[in-house]
Amino acid sequence: MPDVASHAPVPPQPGLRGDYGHVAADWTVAQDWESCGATEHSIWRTLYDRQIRLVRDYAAPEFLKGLAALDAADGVPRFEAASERLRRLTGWTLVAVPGLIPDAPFFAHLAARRFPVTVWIRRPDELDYLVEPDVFHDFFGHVPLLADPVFAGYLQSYGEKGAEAIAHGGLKPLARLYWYMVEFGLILRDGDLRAYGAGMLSSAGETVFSVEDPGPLRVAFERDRVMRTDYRIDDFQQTYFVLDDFARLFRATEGTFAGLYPRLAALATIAPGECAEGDRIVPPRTRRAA
Ligand code: HBI
Ligand code: FE
Repeated sequence: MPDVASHAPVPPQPGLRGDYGHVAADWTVAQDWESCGATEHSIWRTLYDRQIRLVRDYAAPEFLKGLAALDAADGVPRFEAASERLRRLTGWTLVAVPGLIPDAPFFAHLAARRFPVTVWIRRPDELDYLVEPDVFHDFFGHVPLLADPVFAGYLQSYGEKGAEAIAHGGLKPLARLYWYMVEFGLILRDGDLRAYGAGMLSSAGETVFSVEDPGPLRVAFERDRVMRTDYRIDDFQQTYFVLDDFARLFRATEGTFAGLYPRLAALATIAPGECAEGDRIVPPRTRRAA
């Protein structure tokens, strides 16, 4: 997703879709759930019903468990109700935002176990693709894993890295870690390839493509390899990284990254879809015998 200007609060974002005219100092707004009408709830149910049929067979069990706990099938969810459930499970709560917000406040929210969720939902003609994250991408894609204690710990730890990255010119490599491991991550579960990233699980096409298509490169997770790999925001990914468990991701964000950024800057960036020395390739899921 496009990196919005970071650091000092910037005026409402021209070109971004949401209403930034009423944001608080931390870039949050009121959800105003009552303003969601029949049209919005119907778009939500259309998206939810399409994805729920897919995620059963393609998503990580931890995602499915979190989604079930949220009970969000009927329409655009009330963020406060979801926060109550999450708070009891992992201490996370949701905050409503008009859309993408600058990196610094975004990281600060994650570091405080607050997940920013966009308040608006896409139009009917955008069911298959939209540029900026909407409430379905943010809530259906990201929120279920906030109920998993290990992933919830990783995401807070990731947020805590934000200020250090801004101070050490590491925004780009840190953003890649988010992109590949929060938006488009794959995980092996009993040898079966499963999707857990929000970007794929909120997209019908990419949920299947990321697990089964022979085209993209699938590489076993290795932190520095991820942080050197560029990404595209306007099409399916050409490289995916595969975890064997979420604890591995949590361990990868322990300790300071201050010394890591100059080391990464001295290495060549790896293009999407490009193989690199030391890659351990993971095969796509082959259609299991019926
Ligand atoms: N803002 N609301 C919102 N949601 C995001 O996922 C988001 C953001 N701002 C910046 C951002 N993501 C990325 O640049 C992260 O890598 C920081
Ligand atoms: Fe996202």
